Amino acid sequence: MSIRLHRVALSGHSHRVELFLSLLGLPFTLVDVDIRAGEHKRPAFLAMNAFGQVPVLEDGEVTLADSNAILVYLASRHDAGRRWLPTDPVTAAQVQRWLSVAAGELAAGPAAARLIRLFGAPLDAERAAATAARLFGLLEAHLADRPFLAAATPTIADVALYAYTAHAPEGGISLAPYPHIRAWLARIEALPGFVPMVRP
Ligand SMILES: N[C@@H](CCC(=O)N[C@@H](CS)C(=O)NCC(=O)O)C(=O)O
Repeated sequence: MSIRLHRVALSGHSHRVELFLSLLGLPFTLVDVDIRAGEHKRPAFLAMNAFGQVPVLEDGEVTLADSNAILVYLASRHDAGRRWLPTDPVTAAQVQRWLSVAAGELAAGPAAARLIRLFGAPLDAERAAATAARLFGLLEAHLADRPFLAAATPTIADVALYAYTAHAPEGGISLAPYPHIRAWLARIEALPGFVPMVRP
């Protein structure tokens, strides 16, 4: 059974899945989706994800969309020790809390600011910057006295928040005021199997 990740190289949502596959040491094939040509809105792609978005994962008979859902699947299916998605109820809930932040404030703040700056997305730049500032202030305080977001060891929460935080400067959001966030990013980058997202 082979794993295929349909992705866009500059997409942080795609990168979080690529990063986790690599951290798990799983063999996989990257399939580049030509988003500029509208490939993600054509029937073949919509059959895999009716929302017409990357990433999509194929693992044998299983086809899944949504980056955070894919992280949950991979952690449940391919990490027998459940190190990346602990099963105890409180830690599992803490992980989910950060996955919600990844789909919420992270997407609306730093990721949106980057979409505006890099791709000219018609979004509200001031609002994205304000959302990013609030999020990074909260994240900085949260990481002041803990190494990772949801547990003493890294979990899929850290994987989910990594790319759009690390690449926030591409959207004009500086990480200079946030030393605890930068130290956390460096801890993730030091993990065996870490792969960076390309820079534009
Ligand atoms: N909730 C989705 C969001 C994915 C997403 O926003 N993908 C973007 C690229 S980063 C995309 O495919 N955009 C094209 C579109 O929405 O038409 C996830 O976590 O996978």
